[in-house]
Amino acid sequence: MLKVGIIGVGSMGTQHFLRLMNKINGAVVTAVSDVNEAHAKEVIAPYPSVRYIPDPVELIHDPEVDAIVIVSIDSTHEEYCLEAIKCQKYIFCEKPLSATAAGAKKVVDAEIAGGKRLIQMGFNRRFDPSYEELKALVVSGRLGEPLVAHCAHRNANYPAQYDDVVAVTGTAIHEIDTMAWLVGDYFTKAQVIFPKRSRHSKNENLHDPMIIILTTSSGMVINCEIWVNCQYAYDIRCEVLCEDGTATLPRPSRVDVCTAQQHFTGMTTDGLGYFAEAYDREFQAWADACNADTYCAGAASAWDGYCAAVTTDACLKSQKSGAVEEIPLTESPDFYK
Ligand code: ISE
Repeated sequence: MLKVGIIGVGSMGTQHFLRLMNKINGAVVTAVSDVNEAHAKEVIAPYPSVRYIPDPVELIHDPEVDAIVIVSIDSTHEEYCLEAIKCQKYIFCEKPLSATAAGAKKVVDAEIAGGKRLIQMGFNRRFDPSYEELKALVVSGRLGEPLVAHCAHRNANYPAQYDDVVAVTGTAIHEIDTMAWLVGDYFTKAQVIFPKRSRHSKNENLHDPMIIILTTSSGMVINCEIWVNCQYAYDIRCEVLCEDGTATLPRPSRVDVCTAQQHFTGMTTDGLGYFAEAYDREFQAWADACNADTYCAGAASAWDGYCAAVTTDACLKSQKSGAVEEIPLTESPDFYK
């Protein structure tokens, strides 16, 4: 039984905690750390076997913790990954691996120096059945070569402190990892365009919506619309244009309603619920891999986290310059092949 320590039990961390306690086979949470002690204690209260450990570094070193789940604020991921690598413990790290490519590189270098692949990144779309189906179709070549993709990542409402940086490193990063995985190619260039700003954009440091244009090494162009206060629902879209046809990500099926001369389908605002199956599958795959003392080959590695960080760095640079920025990626080390 894999004994897991979780750092961070905010809304996503709490869901990961409950998932590991109730749904995932072969794993149990033994300890939790969070800056908000009262809240953490409330979360674990129904589970008397789970300890609250105030200091995350102490949790990482705890002998009753075999593997670490990092869901704390983004700026702490790098430090906790480095600490867990020192202990050679398996790590599930929510994105981003680090706020910068330089920070992500430190983690990759430490993992390589330790000689064992320990990190699985929380890029959950890789475990979503709809994305899997879309990828299988695109890579089958049935529709010819992929040329263009249109993606939209829309959240109903984000807190007022959300800004242009987090819109890239916390939200667009999903499309960055997912599209590289889906088309099996990486990006060479990025440009960010700021359209007219929505009146719902709560912060003058947030251009909402925002358009990110990525070009892959083969010349495919991927448009990503990031709109974190779209108001109406949580809505994720992806359409891939290939030489002989198009393929579009299916939306989750919901009841089809006819009433008062209208025909509609409901939507949700809950992003965590929308991808619940993907989260379940990624955690089961992680627990199975840790219990087999290996890594999950289908999941995103620390190298994928680094590639995403190099891309987000270029997007942040383009936000300032308005120009097309180069993405200086090097060949993946053999360690990650
Ligand atoms: C958020 O940052 C996430 O981490 C979720 O996985 C994603 O579904 C959500 O849309 C993001 O904004």
